[in-house]
Amino acid sequence: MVWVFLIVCLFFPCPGLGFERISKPRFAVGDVDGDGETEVVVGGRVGRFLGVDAPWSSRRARVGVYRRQGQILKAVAESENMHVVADVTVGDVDGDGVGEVIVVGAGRLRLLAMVGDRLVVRALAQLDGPWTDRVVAGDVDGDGRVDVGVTVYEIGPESEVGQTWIVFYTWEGGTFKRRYQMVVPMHVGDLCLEDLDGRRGPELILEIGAEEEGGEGRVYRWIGGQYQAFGQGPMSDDGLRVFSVSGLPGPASGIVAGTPDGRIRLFDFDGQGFRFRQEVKMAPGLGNAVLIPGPGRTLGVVAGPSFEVRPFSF
Ligand SMILES: [Ca+2]
Ligand SMILES: [Ca+2]
Ligand SMILES: [Ca+2]
Repeated sequence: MVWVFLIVCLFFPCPGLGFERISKPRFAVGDVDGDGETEVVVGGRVGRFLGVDAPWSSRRARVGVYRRQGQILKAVAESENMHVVADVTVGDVDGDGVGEVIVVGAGRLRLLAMVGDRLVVRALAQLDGPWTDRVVAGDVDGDGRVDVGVTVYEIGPESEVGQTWIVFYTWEGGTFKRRYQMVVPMHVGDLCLEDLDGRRGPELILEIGAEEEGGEGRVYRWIGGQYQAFGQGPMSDDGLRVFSVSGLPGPASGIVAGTPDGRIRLFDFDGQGFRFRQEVKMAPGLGNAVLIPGPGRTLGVVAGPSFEVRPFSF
């Protein structure tokens, strides 16, 4: 597969006055201010690293909104301190045509919206457990309303193996209403919603594993009011975990998988398993990435911790 790096640009975002640097970032893209342009949303820790024993109330985390200016990112808005931000996504949850920012961490689901240079919390929901690692947004059941899915990981008292609940909510009457839930008898590293077959509605794609071993992708289709698994295959070499799974932005269809060794891979889905399309190599630790749409068949990869922007064509 021939592909070309158009520009390689290492960029260390200068957060600007009042904006704090975000560490261990998770990324999302979407139009969160309604101007028709895509913003990059970044969530993660701010301030110094605290050990695993530090209480959540002593931790600090924020979400920032960044705008592309050529090949650099400029911080334009940030949230208040939210203690723990495990993941972020963007979706037009209330259906007004402008995307909201959805955040999970420490057993909480938050809905944020932009007001000037502030990201303001509009709603907060308590989830069923403290291990809420991932969030995804999309219209899973095709009723025209965006649904929000969260993962809640748990290990039973008599069990050594954990399981993950994926719980979907719909925004209704100013709150999140629980709509559907499913259990996966594994740890889910990340998940995304992407239309892989051109039929109505997106498929749900999970990365599953246990501790260090995994890298297995599983595809679910919404049939008869529930998700049914219909395809599975490896997304990485040697069973390496994939903690970053997303769909290709825009009308193109495909899966983007990032591993901690800095390999970001694009796959097609052939109806049964994943077909490798191409790879973008980043540095180790930069596998946690998001693709941002560019002109034509150009995409930018933004990856942490330095928010490198690396345009490429596919
Ligand atoms: Ca925008
Ligand atoms: Ca909205
Ligand atoms: Ca829906």
